[in-house]
Amino acid sequence: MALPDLAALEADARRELAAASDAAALDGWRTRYLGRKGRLTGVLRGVRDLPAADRPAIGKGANALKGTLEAAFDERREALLRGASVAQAAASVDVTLPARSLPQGQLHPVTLTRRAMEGVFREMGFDIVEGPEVEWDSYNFDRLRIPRDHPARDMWDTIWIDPEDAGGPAEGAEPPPRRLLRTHTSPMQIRYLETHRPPIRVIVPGACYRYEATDATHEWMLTQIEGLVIDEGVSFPNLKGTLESFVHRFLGPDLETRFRCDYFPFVEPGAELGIRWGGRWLEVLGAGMVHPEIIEAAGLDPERYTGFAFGMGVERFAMLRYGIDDIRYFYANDLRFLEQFRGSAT
Ligand code: FA5
Repeated sequence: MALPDLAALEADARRELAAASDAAALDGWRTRYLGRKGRLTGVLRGVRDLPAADRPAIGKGANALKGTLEAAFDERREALLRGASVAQAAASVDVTLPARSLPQGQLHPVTLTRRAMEGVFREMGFDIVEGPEVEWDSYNFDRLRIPRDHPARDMWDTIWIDPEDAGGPAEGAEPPPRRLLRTHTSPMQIRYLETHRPPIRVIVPGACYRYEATDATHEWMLTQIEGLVIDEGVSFPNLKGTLESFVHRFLGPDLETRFRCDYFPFVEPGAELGIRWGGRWLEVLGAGMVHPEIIEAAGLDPERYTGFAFGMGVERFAMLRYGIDDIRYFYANDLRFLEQFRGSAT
C-alpha cells in the first residue's frame, strides 16, 4: 500500500484555500480537507492500517498538518472578514456629500491692525525692531528719568517679576535690580540707543502689561508701537507732521485729531494725540521730543542731535479701524466676535 503523500496534500490544500474567496468556498474547503470525510481526516484514520514502521512518522506528520491547515483556515477567514468590512464601509460612504469643513484659524484683529500700522510706517521709512517683554526696572523706569519713589511711576501700575527686596537695601547701597513686565515699549528707546547711532528711525511693536482695572478703553495687556527718530535738526513740527500723516494714511484723511500737552519724564515737551470717536475723544498715543538728558546719556551731543518719540496704543487704533466701542472684546476669547474678522485684509 502506497504511503500518503502529505506534501502533495498540503500543497493542494493551500492552493485551494488561497483561491477560496467567500464563505461558501471556505466551507467547502473545510469539508474537503478537514471534514469527517475529508482528505486529511482520511489519512489520519488510515494510519492504523499502515505498516508498523511507517505509522509514527506519518501519524505525527498528519497531525502536524492538521494544526497547520486549521491555522491557515482561520487566517484566511479573518482576512476575508477584514476585506468584507472595509468593502462594506466603503459602500456606506456617500461620496456625493459635501466635505466636512475643518476649523480654520485666522489672525487676531489686533494682529491685523498692528501689521497694517507697521506697513504704513515701513512706507514712511521706519525700520521695525522688537524688544523684551520681561524688562529690568532700570530700562522701564530709571533710565527713562523715572527714578524709584518718583510719583511718575504711579502712571504705570506694574506687574513685577521679582519681589521687592523685603529688607530693603543697606543704607546708601543701590537697591538690587528688579524684573517686571514692561509697562510700555519706551525701554527700547534706551536699548536701541545703546547699539545704534543717528540717523535713527525705528518703530518697536510689542505687548505691554499694566496692573490696571479694565474698562471700555483699558486692558491690563495692551499692544504698543513705540517710535524713535533721532537725527540732526529734528524738530517738534516733524513730530506733529509724522504723526498726523500716519493717522491720516491709516484711518483716512477726514479724521479729526487733537494735540494736547501731556507729561512724560522722558520727553520735553510732551504731548498726547486724541482722535474724535463718536461724541468723545479717544487718546491714541503719547509723544514728545526726546529729553536731552537721554540723548546725552546715550553718548550723543544734545546740541547737535535732537529727536522725537511716541507710543501708540494698537488696540485703540483697532477700535477706530473696526468701529468697536469696547476694548475688552479683543481678549474675551469669544469666537462670535473674533470670527467677524475672517478674511479681513492686514
Ligand atoms: C506711554 O506708555 C508712553 N510710553 C508713551 C510715550 C512714548 C510718550 C514715547 C512719549 C514718548 P501712555 O501710558 O499714555 O504712555 O500710553 C500710550 C498709549 O497706549 C495710550 O495713548 C493708549 O493708546 C495706549 N494705552 C495705555 N494704557 C492702555 C490700556 N490700559 N489699555 C489699552 N491701551 C492703553
